Amino acid sequence: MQNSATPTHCPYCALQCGMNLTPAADGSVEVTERADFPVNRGALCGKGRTAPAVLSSRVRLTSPLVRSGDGTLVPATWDEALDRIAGNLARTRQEHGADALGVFGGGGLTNEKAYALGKFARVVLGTSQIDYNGRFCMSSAAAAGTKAFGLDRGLPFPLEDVPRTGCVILVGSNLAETMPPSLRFFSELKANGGTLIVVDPRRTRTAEQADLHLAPRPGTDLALALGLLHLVVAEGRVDEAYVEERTSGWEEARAAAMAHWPEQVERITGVSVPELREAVRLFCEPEHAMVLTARGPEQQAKGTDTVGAWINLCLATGRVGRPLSGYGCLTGQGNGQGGREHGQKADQLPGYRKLTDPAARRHVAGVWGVDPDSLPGPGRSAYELLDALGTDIRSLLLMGSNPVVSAPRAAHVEQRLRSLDFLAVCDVVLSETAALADVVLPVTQWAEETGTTTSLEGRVLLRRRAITPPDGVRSDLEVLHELAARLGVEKGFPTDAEEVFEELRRASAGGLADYSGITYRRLAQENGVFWPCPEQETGGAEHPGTPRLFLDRFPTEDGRARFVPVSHRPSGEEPDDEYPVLLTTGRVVAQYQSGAQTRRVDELNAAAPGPFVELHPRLAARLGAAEGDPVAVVSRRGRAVAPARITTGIRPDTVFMPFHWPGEGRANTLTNPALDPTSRMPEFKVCAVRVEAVTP
Ligand SMILES: Nc1nc2c(c(=O)[nH]1)N[C@H]1C(S)=C(S)[C@@H](COP(=O)(O)OP(=O)(O)OC[C@H]3O[C@@H](n4cnc5c(=O)[nH]c(N)nc54)[C@H](O)[C@@H]3O)O[C@H]1N2
Ligand SMILES: Nc1nc2c(c(=O)[nH]1)N[C@H]1C(S)=C(S)[C@@H](COP(=O)(O)OP(=O)(O)OC[C@H]3O[C@@H](n4cnc5c(=O)[nH]c(N)nc54)[C@H](O)[C@@H]3O)O[C@H]1N2
Ligand code: SF4
Ligand SMILES: [Mo]
Repeated sequence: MQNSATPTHCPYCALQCGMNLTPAADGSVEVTERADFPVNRGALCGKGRTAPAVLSSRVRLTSPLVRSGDGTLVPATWDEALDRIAGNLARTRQEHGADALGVFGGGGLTNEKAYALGKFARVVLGTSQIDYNGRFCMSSAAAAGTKAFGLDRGLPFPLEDVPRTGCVILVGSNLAETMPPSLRFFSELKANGGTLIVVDPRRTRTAEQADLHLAPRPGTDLALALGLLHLVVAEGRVDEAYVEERTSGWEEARAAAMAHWPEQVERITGVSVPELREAVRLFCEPEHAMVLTARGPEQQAKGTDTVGAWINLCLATGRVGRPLSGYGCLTGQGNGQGGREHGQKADQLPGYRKLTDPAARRHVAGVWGVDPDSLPGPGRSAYELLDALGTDIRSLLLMGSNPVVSAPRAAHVEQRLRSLDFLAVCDVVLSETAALADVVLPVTQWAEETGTTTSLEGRVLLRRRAITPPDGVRSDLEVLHELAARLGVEKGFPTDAEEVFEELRRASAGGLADYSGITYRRLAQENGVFWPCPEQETGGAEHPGTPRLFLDRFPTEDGRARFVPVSHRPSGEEPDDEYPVLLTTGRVVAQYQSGAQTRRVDELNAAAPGPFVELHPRLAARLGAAEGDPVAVVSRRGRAVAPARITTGIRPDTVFMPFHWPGEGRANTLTNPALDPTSRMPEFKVCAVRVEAVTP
């Protein structure tokens, strides 16, 4: 198609770095610097730089596959594959009812796809059983933000504000590996005289940059935040005027914090009282300060309360809704923000509306041209949905996730997937989950299609088609269109992304995440538009978008932010004699998520070839394990084996495993699906294990 450079964005994480793509004569695609995008100013990590490798038909699917009589997956025509999916979904619905149909989406899908998938589930299938992998990502921060501020947008300010604040506490974020180009903002902060505090049980590459590194036991951030708030009160550092003017609920939150004595917090967290005092001093002395959380404190069975405790600390010190200050969550997936706003979540309608709100149902049903009463109610959360496969849920359509690798208690989830009557997967590669499917549909990817994503800053961005897709693949939107038609819904599922976006604009109008003033035309001209961006009356100037939130008021009933009283509680599993060590999990820079895409890139595999168990020399010595020796990690859910990586940069009571690989070293064989009561987030970041030497 085109052979000039097309400006677009990376397919992977929520930073959504800008890049230019140029197709070369030999069919390959070159990534070049796109310096005009302010978030990365041309810088890319290795994953972004090598992303075109996954466009190659050497590693991807280019034909639909169907399960044949002998149990193998064999190529089929699109008509055969689509007919088979539609036929099975219709049969399941007839035999077991609409709620026996499940839909599972992903935070990597564009806004248009996420919107169309949610609409497809509710309008075409009539099922309530839809959720997505974002539940495993930032759902605890979303729940806490909604409780406190009445609105959840990951960052309520652009990253450009970071260098100009006075202090940032980064809680459980390893952004030096997970969003490398963003490290620049934190280096600039330090160069400007600001300080960086990192809270992580490991001395990560990010923690190495910190002025102060606090290394709590996994699962104790809630106590840590309460201990800091206790000291803020005890040292007279509360911003009384702000609390009085802009918040409610302080007395209860204060009382809860006062019950958490610093010495007691030291015992729970392992962070010393002098370190706690130093953190409070660094955070409170400057005029401006921020707290940013990521998956460390969020992926816990008390993640919502934990984030709530960090928000309370920000509110008590007058840090939210003021320039250069605030609380933010570093959302993870490419469209982790937009993916949670437009209806693929179990309880949600487009525009960040609630499925249980009658006015929201009326509005969206109006846009969809259906009876509001025909819309199902809220369904199960992601893990609960996966756990119900093969029992209540008989057939599943999955788009944009690889739960065989990424779901907690993965061996059980794999067995649930196998027990389905019917599984259909849309993917670009034959992921471990796609390999279990009855029908696999090969779809187009980022560089081959147009669509929008919303970055961790709440900035809506245009990803542009830069190359022609290979023969044999179709887009997710075409898949939904074809399936809808086969299931009797001829209209309402356009295959053109802009057409879908035009409908999304109307559906989101008046909602919290209002996109109605955003158009493809604007996105092509501007470097993204921050929501909310309502459409202005005709003739008026265009709404500029909202880079900074809460400056005047909070979108709560009384306009005030709400303190939420929270208390520390133990993790779902605490160590005992049988399982005396804590396991935590996370990421390495060269692999992305379940690895379905990045494990197909030679350069990335060379940098990060496989799983490992990071452990302290003292623990290694007890096992008699040397660097590189295989060690077994055993939890109540199963056993995983991977080479030892010995480092003093981890607490002696904790081991760490990255979760990017399937097979023997799969970290999620071990993880605990204990769920947060509000966000339904599984406890990826802490479970009890035993570590054993493996005799060859
Ligand atoms: N290279 C790479 N980059 C990615 C991704 C990827 O897979 N690979 N995925 C993207 C996505 S979807 C996401 S969600 C983000 C995630 O980005 P991050 O949240 O930065 O990633 P994680 O490695 O999961 O966790 C961060 C840190 O939490 C620490 N941690 C573990 N337990 C605890 C605890 O109890 N308390 C605290 N305070 N910290 C703890 C871990 O040691 C780890 O260093 O990254 C995005 N970027
Ligand atoms: N132990 C442990 N487990 C974790 C975490 C952890 O920290 N520890 N983190 C959790 C988090 S934060 C996340 S976000 C999840 C992510 O885990 P997954 O949901 O498994 O995410 P991905 O590996 O990105 O899977 C995306 C899939 O969609 C495919 N795909 C890419 N683009 C498209 C597209 O446009 N259309 C379609 N149909 N498919 C596409 C990819 O090839 C891939 O197979 O993992 C969670 N699991
Ligand atoms: S940091 Fe994220 S968005 Fe930027 S190049 Fe790397 S993976 Fe892509
Ligand atoms: Mo994530």
